[in-house]
Amino acid sequence: MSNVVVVGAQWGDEGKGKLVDWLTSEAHGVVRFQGGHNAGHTLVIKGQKFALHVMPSGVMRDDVRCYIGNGVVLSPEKILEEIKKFEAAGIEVRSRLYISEACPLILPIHAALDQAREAFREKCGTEKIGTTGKGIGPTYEDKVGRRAIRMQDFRDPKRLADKVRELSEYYNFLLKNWLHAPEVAVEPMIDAALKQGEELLPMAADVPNLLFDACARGERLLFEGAQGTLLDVDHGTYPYVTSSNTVAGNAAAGCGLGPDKLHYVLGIVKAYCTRVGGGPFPTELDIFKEGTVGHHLSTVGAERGTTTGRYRRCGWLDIPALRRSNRINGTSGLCITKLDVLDGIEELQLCVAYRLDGKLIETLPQGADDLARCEPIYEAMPGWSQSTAGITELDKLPQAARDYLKRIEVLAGVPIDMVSTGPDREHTIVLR
Ligand code: 2SA
Ligand code: MG
Repeated sequence: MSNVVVVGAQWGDEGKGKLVDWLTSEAHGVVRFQGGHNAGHTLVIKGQKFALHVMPSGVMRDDVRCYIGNGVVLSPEKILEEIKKFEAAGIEVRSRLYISEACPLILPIHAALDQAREAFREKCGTEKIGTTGKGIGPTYEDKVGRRAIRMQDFRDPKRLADKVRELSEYYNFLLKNWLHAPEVAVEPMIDAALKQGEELLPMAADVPNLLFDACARGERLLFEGAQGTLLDVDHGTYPYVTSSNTVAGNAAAGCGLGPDKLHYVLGIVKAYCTRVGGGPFPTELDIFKEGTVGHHLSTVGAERGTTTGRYRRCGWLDIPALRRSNRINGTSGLCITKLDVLDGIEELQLCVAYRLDGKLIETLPQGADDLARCEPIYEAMPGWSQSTAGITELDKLPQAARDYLKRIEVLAGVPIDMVSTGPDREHTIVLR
């Protein structure tokens, strides 16, 4: 296989990080193309846990190059923190990390705005988006508003300082007078950014050219999506979405490589559904009531946000959502993850369609409003009592688990190419 795009087919946290890490054994480079340190991947390698936020998951293999594309919004503070965390664990990163000069920078004032806006929404009686509060949305606004501070601005410290002052004047006015939130001290923010810039500049790179040349040499690339398709700013459950395009098509635009270089799209699908933050979720279950399936998914699946520690909402697998996701991503094959979390559930429910205004619909509607009115239609399937944890061959799975997978494949219309039965690299079944 040549270049592979890995995307989350649901609302994020499908287990992309593990799969990217696993697939990286066959790749020369891993590319992040959207999102920022709102992402959270937990990798378990030989029993040791690593949480990654903005660093490409390929970092764990020391012969792999890591690229951060222009589509990523970059917090200088957080990327340096991550680099140092790996260095402390004996993993050298700086010589193989390439950060696009076109990356918009996330500064503390963006996080302050993000949090103040959420508080303001709540105060005004509007439901919160449930953002991670990391400044992702405000930084993308700056990018589209053509006023972003970018990685390349580190080359001219005076200009960078002027730009930050100008931007902060505007944002502090907003924070103080409109959002009634504390202002952010500007000069310390500039001083910190300049120091961070000095450290980061050696890693600044012309990522589009590097990737073009890598492809010309026949190197294989992995594109690592963050969040999930249903959080895409255009195609997700708007406005309860993140601020970037999370779909596979953005793998090209988000790093500056032509779409002809994307050869295979792997959609990662959790065997059930989770979502953090606000917004409609038709198959949602109660996760706090003991003895229920919702509580089982939440606890057995350890469904807490990697970045914020929030409880993830949990529910049954949603096929209309998956169908939408497969269509938008042009998914070549699926990987079903966390199958083992379903072990011991007596009867499974699969949402196969929705009812909306008396009509049956088979794909997730656009935006949040219609979805909030959708009633899920379920098909029951027998569960299994045996443990599937760590199984590496399809034949070793209980028949009911194989039937569940087969049914997903038929309903989703895309082949299942892989199944993940646990967090470790080795806990993987490869079907094709
Ligand atoms: P933001 O911060 O502007 O991107 O938030 C907007 C929405 O996007 C959701 N979002 C996420 N959903 C799932 N996982 C994410 N990463 C972390 C994780 C989240 C965490 O791996 O668990 O730790 O809480 C992620 N990042 C953003 C967010 O919940 C909003 O619904
Ligand atoms: Mg995550």
